Amino acid sequence: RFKAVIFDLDGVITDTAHYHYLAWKRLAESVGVHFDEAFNEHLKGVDRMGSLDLILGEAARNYSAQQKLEMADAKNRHYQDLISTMSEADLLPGAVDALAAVRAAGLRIGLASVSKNAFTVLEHLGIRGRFDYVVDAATITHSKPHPEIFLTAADKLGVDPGECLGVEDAVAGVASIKRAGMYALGVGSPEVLTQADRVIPGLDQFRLEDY
Ligand code: B16
Ligand code: MG
Repeated sequence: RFKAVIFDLDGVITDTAHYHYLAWKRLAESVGVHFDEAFNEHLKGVDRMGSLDLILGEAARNYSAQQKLEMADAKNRHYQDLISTMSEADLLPGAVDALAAVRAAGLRIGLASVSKNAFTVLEHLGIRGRFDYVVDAATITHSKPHPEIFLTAADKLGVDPGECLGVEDAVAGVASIKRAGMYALGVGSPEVLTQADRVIPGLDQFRLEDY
């Protein structure tokens, strides 16, 4: 019943969330703001400047727009250092098999990541060619949970949102899929991803015929 599957990248296909965490932690410490793994959960699927505002919280008003851009740039340079050694070994279990299963079923495949580093990560993982369309995050105005990124992917793939299955690990990402009018497959825990239509622990449990 689906004509396309649209995947999130970070946390679904590979675990870059940890690299984002390390890079944000160093930035937060440099400005004396507390930051831990639990807070990092709230940043999943949130774009770079949005993440910085969440981390700074009340302290945000102490910085000019220019200073905040410099902080985001510093975080991004550190993040790019961390991902520079990524390889096919960083693919999460079941990711390639899931992509192959969707392809074998004759469905279109999209990628909806708000990360401006998504193309780089796909190249390192060696899976760029497996996607029919990869949304360029630089063209997206609204971060998840806004539906824009998933609606853009469906439009470019030439399918109706109602014919799409979206795959996400983040609360904001599942909300984005639902607001786009798609079926949401959550990757993670059902207690966290309460809005998802179905939740699996990882792509190694992906069974297209079950949804
Ligand atoms: P960048 P996704 C998101 O990617 C991450 O989950 C989020 O933590 C990050 O801040 C965001 O990308 C922006 O990344 O700084 O590389 O542009 O989950 O939508 O694949
Ligand atoms: Mg994600």
